[in-house]
Amino acid sequence: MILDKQIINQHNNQFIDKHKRAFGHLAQDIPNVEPIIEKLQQFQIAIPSWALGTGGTRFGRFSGPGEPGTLEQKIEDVGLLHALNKSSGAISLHIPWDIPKDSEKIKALAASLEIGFDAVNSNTFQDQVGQEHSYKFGSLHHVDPKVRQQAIAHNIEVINYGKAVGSKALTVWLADGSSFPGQLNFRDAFQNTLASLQEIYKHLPEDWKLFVEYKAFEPYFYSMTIGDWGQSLLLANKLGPKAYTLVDLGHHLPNANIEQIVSLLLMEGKLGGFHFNDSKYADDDLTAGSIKPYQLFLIFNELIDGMDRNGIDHASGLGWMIDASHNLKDPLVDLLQSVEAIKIAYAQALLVDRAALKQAQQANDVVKAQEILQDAFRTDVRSLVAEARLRSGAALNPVQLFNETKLRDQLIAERGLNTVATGL
Ligand code: PSV
Ligand code: MN
Repeated sequence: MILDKQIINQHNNQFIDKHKRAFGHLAQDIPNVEPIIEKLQQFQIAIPSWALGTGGTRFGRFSGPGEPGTLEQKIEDVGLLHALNKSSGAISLHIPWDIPKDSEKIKALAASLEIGFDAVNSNTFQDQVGQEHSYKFGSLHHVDPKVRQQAIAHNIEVINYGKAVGSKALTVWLADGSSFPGQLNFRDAFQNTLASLQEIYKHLPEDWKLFVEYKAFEPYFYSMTIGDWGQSLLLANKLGPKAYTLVDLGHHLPNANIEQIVSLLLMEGKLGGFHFNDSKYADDDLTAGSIKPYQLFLIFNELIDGMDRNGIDHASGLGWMIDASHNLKDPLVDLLQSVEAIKIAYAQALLVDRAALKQAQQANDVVKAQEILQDAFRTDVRSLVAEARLRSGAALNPVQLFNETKLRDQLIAERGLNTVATGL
């Protein structure tokens, strides 16, 4: 289904006076408000194809009604999100969950909804029906070259699907690791992974990037072969200029200083992409900004500092994506909330007085430095983000509009109660 522009306009008319008052008030205190609004309008966060259905936990999955049952319906769902917020203009496909069988048709549908294709993701963490060799003991790091070869071939196939739709990056996340001391030879596992990635890298088109995602734990709990940013960076450096590290916010040990990791990866020119989510304990895959909004702000503070120093365009220089799982809320509403939280953190980080912060740091003025950061963080920028949305033709309050128009009921009427989306 497509959201009628009229509905958005009617919704905006209801709230325009209140919005103008709030925005006018805030804008008075922001010296360079126009370029900030432009940046906010340009900043897009890709939606993963596997997050449009209800996710599950290790103990069960409670599917929601009206889930997208096909890739076409998933693209339509992203189209709805993008119509509501004009900030979700791309989809990231996971293969083989979402194979673009008729790539021309899929591309045309996406283009009609102003949706592009973000990184394609390979999947060697599950065995597929009819697959010759099992990934039970890993994929690219496997002791058996036949298994490694199968996983390499899968990644090359994923690149080809990506080429067909116009993606420009491959994200590799490996569930390769061990759960018991002695199970693996760490060095052999790492060397096998490197050699396998080198094979995949050879098939990467010139204008593509390879994102090497790391994760400290899960599904294995003693070691992960690409377990942290050091291991990922080591691989990216050995692979070459098209290889980068990808940071998923849920993939660190508790209390890791992710903003510092981001800062150093940018310094090395090796930060490629981001998976946004939030967590309390582990890879909880909760709504971005729902648990630790200050951390999200601090990460954006480093991102902006690093991107500006390296002359990287905020909107297009890195791959921005949500990677969350929706077990309790409607996935579409949850995604709207995540995008909003990300944009709020980005907007707040754009407000940081960088010259004053630098001065405070040079003078070891700890109090001043904290005041500067917290001043920006405590600014209520919701009307600023809403103004950017309004100027792009989106809804002033996307979640409210989703609920008001009973969008999920309309999707249920179209798709039925029992559709189940592919994904985890
Ligand atoms: C693994 O936990 C991960 O973050 C990777 O990005 C996967 O591709 C994704 O989640 C979906 O399972
Ligand atoms: Mn991820």
